[in-house]
Amino acid sequence: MSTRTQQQDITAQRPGTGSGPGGTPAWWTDAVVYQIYPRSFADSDGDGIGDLGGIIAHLDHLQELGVDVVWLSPIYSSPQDDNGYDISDYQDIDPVFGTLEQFDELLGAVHARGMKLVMDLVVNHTSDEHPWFVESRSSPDSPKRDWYWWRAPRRGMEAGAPGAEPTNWQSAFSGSTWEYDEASGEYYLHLFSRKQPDLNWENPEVRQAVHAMMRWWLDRGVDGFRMDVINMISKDVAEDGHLHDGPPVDGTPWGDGSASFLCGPRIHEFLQEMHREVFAGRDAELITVGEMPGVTVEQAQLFTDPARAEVDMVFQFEHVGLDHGPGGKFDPEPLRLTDLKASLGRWQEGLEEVGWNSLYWNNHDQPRAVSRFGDDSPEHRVASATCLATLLHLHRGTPYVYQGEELGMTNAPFETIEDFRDIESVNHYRHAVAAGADPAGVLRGLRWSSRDNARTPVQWTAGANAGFTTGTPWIAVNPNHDEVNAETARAEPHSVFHHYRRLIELRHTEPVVALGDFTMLAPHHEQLYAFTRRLGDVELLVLANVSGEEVRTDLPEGWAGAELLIGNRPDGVVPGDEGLLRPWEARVHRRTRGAATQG
Ligand code: TEU
Repeated sequence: MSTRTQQQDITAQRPGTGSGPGGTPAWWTDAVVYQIYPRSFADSDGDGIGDLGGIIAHLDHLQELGVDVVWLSPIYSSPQDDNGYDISDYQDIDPVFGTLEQFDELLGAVHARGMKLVMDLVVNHTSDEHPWFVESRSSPDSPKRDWYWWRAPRRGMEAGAPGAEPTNWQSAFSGSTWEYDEASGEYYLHLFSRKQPDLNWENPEVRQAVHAMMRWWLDRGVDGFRMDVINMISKDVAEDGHLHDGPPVDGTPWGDGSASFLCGPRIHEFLQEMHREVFAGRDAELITVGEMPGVTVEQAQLFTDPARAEVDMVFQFEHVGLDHGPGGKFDPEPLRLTDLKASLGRWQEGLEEVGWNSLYWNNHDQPRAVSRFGDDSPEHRVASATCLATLLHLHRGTPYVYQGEELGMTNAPFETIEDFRDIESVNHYRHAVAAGADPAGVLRGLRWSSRDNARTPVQWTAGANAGFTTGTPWIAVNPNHDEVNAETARAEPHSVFHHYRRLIELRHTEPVVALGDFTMLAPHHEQLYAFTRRLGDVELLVLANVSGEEVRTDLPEGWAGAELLIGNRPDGVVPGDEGLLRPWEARVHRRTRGAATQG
């Protein structure tokens, strides 16, 4: 860990770069996180579903890649309505994934390799099969009734009648956010599926129960939490309990209620309280990241300002919404590079002095970046995947690698609706077709944006089922595993895998990658993504051609002949033509400036 020491030496030069003791940068400023979606990672028992045994068996892969932290998507007891984001017991492991004993074994093995383990924390909602909700639902007089959002029908309407839902809010998974409960004549709120009722964070007992559960995991040895839709826990509720309608959403009977639950009035209070109750005294060793759809840079400054003690960083959604058309995520539009640069550049700037960015192209909810922002054809797949990787990992912030991204895994060739598994995709298809949409058109949108693109099994080998399982995989393996797989990638020095490995190593060894300031160049260029990073005397120039056509550019002054630190072309720079960037070429140059020229 000599890199950490190196980093501490330069901290005095840059205040405001982290929350470590005495103003030193926090450890996660030069860390890289790897996300595992356990269901799709590796299956050890042949039931076709990934599990803890599969993760334990593949830790060498992560260690070779060099990541510092492993984040596990939910492995808790769950009816699996939303693949584990519907939890029925926060303090046990779902049998499909393994046991608590196996979890302890995994945690020990991760720690033994010098990595940390982060759990997914899903506390905006539980499963409807969680004992808390079962109790809450049992009667309007239940002591846990108020742990969830129970409401009477809309005033003047008959319970259960069409349009009688308490508000017009539209669920993320289609339809109303309210489910009618015939037994009591009331409705309960679910921002996601009807099997994911929202917890009522206004109730202090709910908050205390969540805090206790979180402490239990920390005491067991986990190193932090990725907090699912954590900016939705505070709802804008009037004193009399009223929740407000949102503006109508075109083409549906439902409205957009997001203004009533994104970053609601008590969100900072709830996160500060959680920090006091759960993290205080031990937060220096931990990492917390809040997933926050719709969060703005200004809000993120508040959430991640170390002085406010809320979360270390947030997942923002701006850059992954830039290719959404008027009809939303299933109505894609081509991405304009200038929009991407404007957005990411603004986040770099906004969190430069206070707070910290997380950096990601992929996760289990997003289509594969190489298919979406790159070019997954055989000709350009490796170059575009490594180009995107270079860009992301050279920004300032903590990079997140989603399983398979390091292999350049692509979107899947889904054909019919039967090929999809995700509740969001399946519900969307059903609702859209029922409302009269052309099924072929709906399928086109799903093929592009479905979360299932990220959830096909990790491609370990060219063999049967890509080495993921000896059984029948729960979702089809991508047929391109004959070419795109870990075994082949590890053997090929210029593979996507080895490029990620080198980028991760660079963050550990070059303090400027972690902590340098960021200056965007050529903001109006539609193919060239270029920026500089600087820390003290050391300066990096990052140049990337985000297109399949050649780009010729003039290097900024003083950069001719500068050292090539890393590039994604096996043959380096075109001799005598440094300004030429071939399709998807990405390079990082480095120079050291004399003290006299420092600005
Ligand atoms: O996702 C929250 C979220 O807002 C979206 O990214 C969501 O996945 C959906 O695509 C909206 O179109 C989180 C989890 O990451 C996701 O897997 C869960 O389904 C969701 O919360 C509910 O827990």
